[in-house]
Amino acid sequence: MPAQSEQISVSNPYPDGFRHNWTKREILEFFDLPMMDLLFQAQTLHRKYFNPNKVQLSQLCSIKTGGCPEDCKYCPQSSRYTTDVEAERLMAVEKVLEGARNAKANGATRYCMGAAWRSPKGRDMAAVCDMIKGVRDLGLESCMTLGMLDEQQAATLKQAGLDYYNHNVDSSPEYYKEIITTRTYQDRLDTLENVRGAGINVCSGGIVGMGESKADRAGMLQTLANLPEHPGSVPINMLVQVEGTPLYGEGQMDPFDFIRTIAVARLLMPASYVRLSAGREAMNDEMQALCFMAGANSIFYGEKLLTTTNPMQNTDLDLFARLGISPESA
Ligand code: SAM
Ligand code: DTB
Ligand code: SF4
Repeated sequence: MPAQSEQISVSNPYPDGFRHNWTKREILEFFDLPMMDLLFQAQTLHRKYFNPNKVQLSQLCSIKTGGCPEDCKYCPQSSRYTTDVEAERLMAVEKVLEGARNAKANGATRYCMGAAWRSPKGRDMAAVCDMIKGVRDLGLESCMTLGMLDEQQAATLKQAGLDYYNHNVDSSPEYYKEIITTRTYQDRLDTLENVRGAGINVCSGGIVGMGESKADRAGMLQTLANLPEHPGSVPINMLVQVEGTPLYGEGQMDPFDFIRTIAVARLLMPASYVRLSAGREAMNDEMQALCFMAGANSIFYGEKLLTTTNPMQNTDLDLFARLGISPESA
């Protein structure tokens, strides 16, 4: 693989110096590299852009849980499936900010607020904007994930000071259709365009372990890397299997295939934060260490994701200490 610096030349048509024209074949060639070669290349490129011993910490808060009209087959918050998740109303702003203060005290630098909505309603926007302002006043980066956004909604969130908007492509364009029918892949890309257009940083990634093929993983990363700008953050989730969802009972993926996905994300999007996201409870310490080696440099920190559990903070701090990793400071 040519070093990125060699690609920054007059013949490179991309102003940011990064490629946005990856072919499926090139990406599959990365996936097919011997594991040690892939890890070496990914780690080498990682070191050009990041301190390899630092990891960024984001903390999640489910500001509106359950009762979602969408049919995402992985999701315990869809009202179509019978899970233990109960539908709740939008949280009060002060409660959300209490969580943000805790996140800051624990060392997180970004607070990610998620709502189980298809898209936000007009009546919710004022509260959501107050949450963004409150989080920023604490000196934390703010991130929201509220479903689809139109141009106007994106502009409103930007005006409130939103730093990042998370909206995942979830899978390849082909496999996506097997997972979600209530909105299209193009809908997702349109939302990402609206977010980008409003000047909000994009956080976009997906899920692996849903029964997809290697070509689908390549297709998902191809979509992300070939966006007009690489997302600033790329969450790679390993499916958390929740009883009652259609994907519960899906066969476990080979952990090395997950690590490869992280490494290829790093190779395609060298300067993006690649987040080792949901699914860490099902990973052992050695697997997580290999994910960091492959170029992951962000995690969700704190004992809860949105509705499912995440490793205890002490467990993460202990792993960091054993690996000589330290959390990135604000
Ligand atoms: N409702 C909004 C939406 O979907 O756009 C925002 C919240 S939604 C829970 C955010 C993302 O969480 C999904 O796009 C998906 O990638 C991830 N996610 C949800 N359930 C998951 C699971 N069981 N395992 C792994 N990732 C999951
Ligand atoms: C993302 O990519 N993963 C997070 C966040 N963005 C919103 C959500 C993971 C959810 C895991 C299942 C749950 O806890 O409900
Ligand atoms: Fe709703 Fe988001 Fe879950 Fe899909 S992923 S069912 S849109 S909360």
